[in-house]
Formats: sequence, C-alpha cells, structure tokens
Amino acid sequence: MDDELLEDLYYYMLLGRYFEYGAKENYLQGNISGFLHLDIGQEALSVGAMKAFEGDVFTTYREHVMAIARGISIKSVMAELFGKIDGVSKGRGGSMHMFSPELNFYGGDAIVGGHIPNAVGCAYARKYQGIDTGTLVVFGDGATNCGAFFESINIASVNKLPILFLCENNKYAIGTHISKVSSFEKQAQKAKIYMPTMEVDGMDVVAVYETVTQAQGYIKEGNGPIFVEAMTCRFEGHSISDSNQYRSSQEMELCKAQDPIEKLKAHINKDVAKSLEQKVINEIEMAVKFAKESEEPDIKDLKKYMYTQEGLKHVI
Ligand SMILES: Cc1ncc(C[n+]2csc(CCOP(=O)(O)OP(=O)(O)O)c2C)c(N)n1
Ligand SMILES: [Mg+2]
Repeated sequence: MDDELLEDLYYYMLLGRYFEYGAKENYLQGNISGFLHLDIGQEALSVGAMKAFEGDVFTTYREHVMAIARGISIKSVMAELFGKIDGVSKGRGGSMHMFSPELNFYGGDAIVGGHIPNAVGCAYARKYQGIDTGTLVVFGDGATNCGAFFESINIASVNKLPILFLCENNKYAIGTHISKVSSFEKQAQKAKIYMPTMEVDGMDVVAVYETVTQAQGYIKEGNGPIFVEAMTCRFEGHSISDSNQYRSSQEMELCKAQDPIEKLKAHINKDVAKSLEQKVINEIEMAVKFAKESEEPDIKDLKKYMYTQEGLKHVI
C-alpha cells in the first residue's frame, strides 16, 4: 500500500476519533440530544470498509465515522447531531440516520438488523439494472441473531445477489456478551452454508481495506454474495448512556492495546502524523462552530420530506 493511501486512512481514522470526542463533549454539554452511539476503537473497520468499497452502502446506527469516511462533510454530520437544518439529513434524522443518496450512502437504521433486507432489495435492484458495483451492508454481531438476517442471506444466496455482508463483531450487543445469545463466537458460521466467508482483524485498517477490496472483486465478477467478519472492539459503552460497567478493567486494557490508530501511526512519518493531528483538531472545532451557528428546522416544515421527494430518485 502506498504512503498516500496510508496517510489518507490515518487521517480519516483520526478525524473520526476526534469527531466522536467532539460529539461526546457536546452531548454532555446539552448541545446534542437523542441517541448517540460512538465508534471510538472501531475506526479501522469504518474507514477501511468505506474507503475500499465503491457501491451502495447501508450501515448500522453506529455510523458517524462511516458517513465521514464515505465523504459526507464533518460539518453536515455534526449539524445533523445538533438537529440543525444544515445537517446531512436536514436535522431530522440525528445520530442514526445519516443519508446521502449522492454518495450512495443510505445510512443507519435504529432497528437492529432492519437495514439488512433493505440492502438486499438494493442489491436486487442493481442486479436488475445491470450495475455490478454491488451493495455493502454493515451490521453488528447482535444483528445476526435476527430473523431478518437469516432471510436476507437466504434470498441473497438464491438470487446470487451482488452484496457484501460485513459483520462488525465486537462481541457485545449493548451489555450482553455474545456467548449468551449466539451459538457461535464467529458469526460467519451462520452464513457459510449460503456463501463464502472471510475473517479479518477489524482493528487493522490495512487488512480491512484489502479484505473488502478482495470481497468486492468477488461480487463484481457475478459470483453472488459474500460474508466478511471483522473482529473488533469498542472502547466506550454501547451508547452515551451506557457506563460500560459489565466489562472488567483487564478486558478494557486488552481492547485498548489494539488501538487501530496507534497501530497505523507506527507506519506514518512523525511530522506528517503531527500535522494531520493539528489539522483534524482545527476541523472539528470548525464543525462544532458550524453546527452551533446553524438554524433549527422551522416548525412549519414539520411534514416536509415525509413523502417521496427529489433524493429518492437516486435510490431506485
Ligand atoms: C429490533 C431491535 N431490537 C432491539 C433493539 C435495541 N438494541 C439497540 S442496539 C442493540 C444491540 C445490537 O448489537 P450489535 O448488533 O452487536 O451492534 P453493536 O452495537 O455492537 O455495534 C439492541 C439490542 C433495537 N434497536 N432493535
Ligand atoms: Mg456488537
């Protein structure tokens, strides 16, 4: 991998990490309300996958960093968290609903596993249209216990749909350890009778980038669906209101020792790393300022955008 790409991956992981720090701080100050699921620790997966994959993307609710790595500006992601009109979803979606049809990014879903059938429908449409770039759907380990997941892998397999199922296995669904709700530690076990599966270290951005590139190559050749499982680890509680007390300090130490940003930093020129960090800090400050200064949506527009409008033309 060349230095330019490595620096780009590093920059986006750092931007994502500082974005989440900014979001957390502003939530605690009362500037952001509603749900907030932070991606701190899981940036390698979010950035590696978004940078590698070219087609349509459906994500989980833990999606700020994916939205940013996909190309949505940090100003409009931050303004969305603040519920302001300059937000990417015009302040109507919040943390779990970043949506940009221009970037083929159909965002998160508050219903665990609910977006997986939507992504399968999109892959079906793309196959019908003769578009081969494929659809990427990202979901957690917990989502693989939903009926919708099993129905989706079955339909994708029987129709040989161009879809990449990417499981973000952080071993927890809120505070429930995977061993209590899943017969398998590795969720690929559930998919492998339907399609080929791959496993990747989700704390290594280069490995994620390369694996997703390879998996996209497979679906582009018309082979049908593929399942990738990325083993990862979140550094914070499930959401801002979860104090993470169900994980021991020893478990957290092991988790943080795998910090994907620190791992990549060792391969980045020191001066470059330093200047990127300063750039990121300035950008986040500007994004917060932008979000604070942006207007609240007008109450008279409450029903606007509820039914089909311009944007949806890009989807179908
Ligand atoms: C259908 C449904 N059931 C339950 C919930 C509550 N809930 C929100 S997140 C979550 C855990 C999901 O865990 P996982 O899929 O592993 O994703 P992670 O948060 O670890 O990224 C649950 C049970 C929900 N939002 N939707
Ligand atoms: Mg999980």
